[in-house]
Amino acid sequence: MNAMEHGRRRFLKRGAALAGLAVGGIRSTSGQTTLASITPEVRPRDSFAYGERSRFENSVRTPRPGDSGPGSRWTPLQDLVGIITPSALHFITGTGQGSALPDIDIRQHRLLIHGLVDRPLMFALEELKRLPSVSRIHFLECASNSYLWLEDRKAETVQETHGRTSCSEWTGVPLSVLLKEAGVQKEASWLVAEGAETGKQTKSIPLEKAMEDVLVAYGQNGEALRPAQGYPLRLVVPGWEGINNVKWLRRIKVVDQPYMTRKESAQYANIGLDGKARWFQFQTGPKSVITFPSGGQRLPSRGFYEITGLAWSGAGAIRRVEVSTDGGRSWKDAELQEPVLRKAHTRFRFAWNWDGAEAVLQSRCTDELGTMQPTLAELSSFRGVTPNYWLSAKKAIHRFNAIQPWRITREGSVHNAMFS
Ligand SMILES: Nc1nc2c(c(=O)[nH]1)N[C@H]1C(S)=C(S)[C@@H](COP(=O)(O)O)O[C@H]1N2
Ligand SMILES: [Mo]
Repeated sequence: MNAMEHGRRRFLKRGAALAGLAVGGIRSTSGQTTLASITPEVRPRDSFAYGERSRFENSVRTPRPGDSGPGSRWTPLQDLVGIITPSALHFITGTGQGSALPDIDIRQHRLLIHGLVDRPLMFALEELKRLPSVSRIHFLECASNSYLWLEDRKAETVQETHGRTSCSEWTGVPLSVLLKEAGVQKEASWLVAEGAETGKQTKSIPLEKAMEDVLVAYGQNGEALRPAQGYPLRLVVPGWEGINNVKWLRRIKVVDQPYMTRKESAQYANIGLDGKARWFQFQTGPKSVITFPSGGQRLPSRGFYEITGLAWSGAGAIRRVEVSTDGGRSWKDAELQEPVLRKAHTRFRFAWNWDGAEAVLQSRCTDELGTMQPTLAELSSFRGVTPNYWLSAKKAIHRFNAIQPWRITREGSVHNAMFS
């Protein structure tokens, strides 16, 4: 038993200590004293109090063309190194076009766990932070990551095509700990998580997944979550589509069936080859992309380059990444950079000598289940569409994980070669 498990077991044995947090009339009992220590008005006084990057660094999240709100911002994957996405560059979705981010006062915010449980629980943030916590590195990807078209043009950069995946170290309390404490009743099989924004986003999640590895997270990359990422609390549902990771989390209701909420039913069903909708396929397929060189970049001269990129899979760890520099005729193993973590971005590298001729670069990955990232043709036949179908859809495509080719011209400019 490792230290973490040991700590959790001790905590569970001392169940009586937490019983003070159980709420009969849905009332937080221990809140007053601990919350007095929170002073949100304190602001950094100078630029050394909370650090800023060099003025020569200018990598930014870009919005989807035509959307200036905070609800659609893409991670500049082409500029990142390693596997962690800086919190300030984590992609953002949600809240609807143009609307502001929720500005949640942690003195007021509570998380309620209720429904089919023996003891409904309510937590202030300080109370949650007293419980045994874990930190885990996981990617978070929107199911509709992969724009092929933007308004009236082809997506060109890797930020445009793949910028809605990011990877953070998340810290929080395993949801299983909270659910065990609340005492899940026999007939329970799902839960519905609710966010605190105006639209009150909700998402149904199977109880089995909740008990496996879901976190109620308050930390991101060593500090509090950013407001755009759900401050002060969010669900982290490792390896599952972004929509499950409910931000500004305020309520978890344990239920006996999925609630077909508007968003999950209208936008997140998959139409299969037989024409039937499949509602609850949640796991992200194996996916990889070369981030350098990638669309919009330019190679200044022939010679040595280190091709690099990211690979990830909702099923677990990435086992292998292969790179082709000849348009898919031959493939060679790329080097995987440690750490290679389950349900996390994995960085790969591949040494390459560019001879100055036109070249098409692409990567493909295989995960721990042996599933390989599909070609565009394979994905199309699996989904029962012709490759041209993707071209005609002028919006984000759900669950698109085809191999991404980049073409290098003789002048060294790099272009999206998905459909050419
Ligand atoms: N409360 C709330 N949570 C939400 C959403 C939302 O609109 N409201 N969007 C979901 C979707 S579709 C995605 S892809 C992820 C994105 O998380 P991020 O904005 O931290 O990148 O949040 C999910 N959680
Ligand atoms: Mo999403």
